[in-house]
Amino acid sequence: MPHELHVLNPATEELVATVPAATPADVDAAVLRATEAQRAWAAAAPADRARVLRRFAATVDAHIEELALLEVREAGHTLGNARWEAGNVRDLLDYAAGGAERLNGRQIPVPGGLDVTLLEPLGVIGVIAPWNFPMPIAAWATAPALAAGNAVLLKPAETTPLTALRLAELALESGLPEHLFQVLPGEGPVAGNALVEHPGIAKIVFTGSTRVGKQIMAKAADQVKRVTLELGGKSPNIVFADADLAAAAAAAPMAFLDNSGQDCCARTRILVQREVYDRFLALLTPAVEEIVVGDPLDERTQMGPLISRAQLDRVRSYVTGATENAPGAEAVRGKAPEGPGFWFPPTLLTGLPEDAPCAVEEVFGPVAVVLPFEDEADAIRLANATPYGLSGSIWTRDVGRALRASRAVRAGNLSVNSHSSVRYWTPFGGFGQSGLGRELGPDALTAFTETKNVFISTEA
Ligand code: TXE
Repeated sequence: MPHELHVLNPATEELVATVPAATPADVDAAVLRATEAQRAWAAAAPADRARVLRRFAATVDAHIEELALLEVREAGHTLGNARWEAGNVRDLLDYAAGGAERLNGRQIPVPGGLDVTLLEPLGVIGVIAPWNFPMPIAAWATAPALAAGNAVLLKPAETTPLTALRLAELALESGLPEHLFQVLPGEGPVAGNALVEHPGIAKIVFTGSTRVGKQIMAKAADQVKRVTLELGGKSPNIVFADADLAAAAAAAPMAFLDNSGQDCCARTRILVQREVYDRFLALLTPAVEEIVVGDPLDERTQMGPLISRAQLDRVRSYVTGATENAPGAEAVRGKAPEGPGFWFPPTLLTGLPEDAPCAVEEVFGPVAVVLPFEDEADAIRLANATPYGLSGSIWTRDVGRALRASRAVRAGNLSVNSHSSVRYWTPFGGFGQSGLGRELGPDALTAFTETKNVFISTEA
C-alpha cells in the first residue's frame, strides 16, 4: 500500500485531499525523464523558452483566484495574501522569461586569441519547498531555473502539495515540454532525501529549517552538489527614539503577524530605545490586541491559523516556557478563535532576558519579544546577537543613523522605515545561518548556470 499524505485545512481541520507520497523509485524515474527533457530545452533558442514561460505566466494569471483559494484551503493563508502569492508566481515567470533573453556570457580580452565565457545550464534541479509560502517559494527557484535551461523536480512540503501539483498542470497546458517540471509530493526524509542523494540532480534549492538545511549541505558535499539554502531567521525591528513612533508602532504588528508569524523574515525581536520604550509599548499593545484573527476567507481577516497541530504545540510551548521561566515576563495576547483549527493569538512578550529562547530562537508563530536598548551601539549589538541574519528593519528619521545601522546589521535584507523584504526583482537571502546564496533579483538565473571559459587560439 503506497504511503499517502493527508492535506488538512488548518482553519477547520477538515481533510482537503489525500495525495500519494513519492518513493525513492519515483524520484529515480523522474530524474531519468527530466534529464532527457532538459537536453532539448537547453538547446532551444532563449526566445522560445521565454515565449513558453510567458504563456505559463498568462495561464497562472487566468487562474489567480483558483490558486489563491487552494492556498487558503491547504495553508490557511488569508485570501488577500494568497492572491498576492499567486500573482507573485505570475510575475516571477514573466521576469524570468525576460531573463532568459538577456542571459549572456562575456568576451574578455586575452592575447593570442579570443576568450569567451559560456553560461551553461546545470541540468536537473531539485527544489525542496516549505509549507509557509508553498506557491511563491516553489516558483522562486523554478522560474529562473527553467528560464536558464534547466529541468526542475519540485518536492513540496508534506502539508501543502496541492498548489504545486496544480502549477505543474498549468505548466503543461501552457506548452512547457513534458517532464521538464515535475512535482513529487512526499516526505522530507524519503523523497526529499532521495533528491539530495541522487547523482543525476545537479543542484538543490532548499527552503526550510536551519537544522535540515545543515543536513542537506553536509550530504550535498559528498558530490560537491550545488546548494542554495534559505533557512530560518530571528529578525530585529529596531526603533530608535527619533523615529516616527506612531508609524513604527502601526507597522510593527503585521511585521511579525503576517502569515501567523510563519515567515522567515518576521520581525520578531522588537528592539526599542529605552527612552521611548514605555511610550512605544503603549502604542504597540492596542495595535496587537486589535488584529483581526479568524476565517481566512473573510476579507477583513488579518491573520489566519497556524499550519498544523505540531506547529501550534511548538508555539504554545515556547510561550508557556517564556512566561514560566522569567520572573518579570509578561504576555500581551490578542484574540483568536477557540477551534477547530490551529489557532494561536497574536502575542507580545516583554520582560524577558536577552538570551531567553523566545528572544533568540525562531518560534515561527505570532509571537514577538520587545527588548529595550540604550544607544546605537547597543542596538547593533542586540540586533546581531543571533546566528541568523535574514532580515531586519531600522526606524529612524536620521539618515546618517539609518545608513550606519544598515551597514552594521548583519542581514541580507534590511528595510528603513518599512518592513518590506521581498520583491521578485531584488535579491533575497541570508547571512550566517539564515542561508547560502541569493534568490530573486537580476542574478537569479545565473545561480542556475555554470560558467565555462573557452579560449580559442588565433595563432594555431
Ligand atoms: O521544516 P523542515 P519544518 C523553520 C521554522 C519551523 C521549523 C520546522 O522555524 O518551525 O523550520 O519546520 C523537507 N531531506 N522553517 O519541520 O523539516 C520537508 O519535507 C530533504 C523556516 O516543516 O525543514 C519540507 O519540504 N528534505 C522556513 C522542507 O524540507 C527534507 C520554512 C522544510 O521542512 C528533509 C519552513 C530531509 N532530511 C520552516 N527533512 C523558512 N526558511 O521560511 C525535511 N525535508
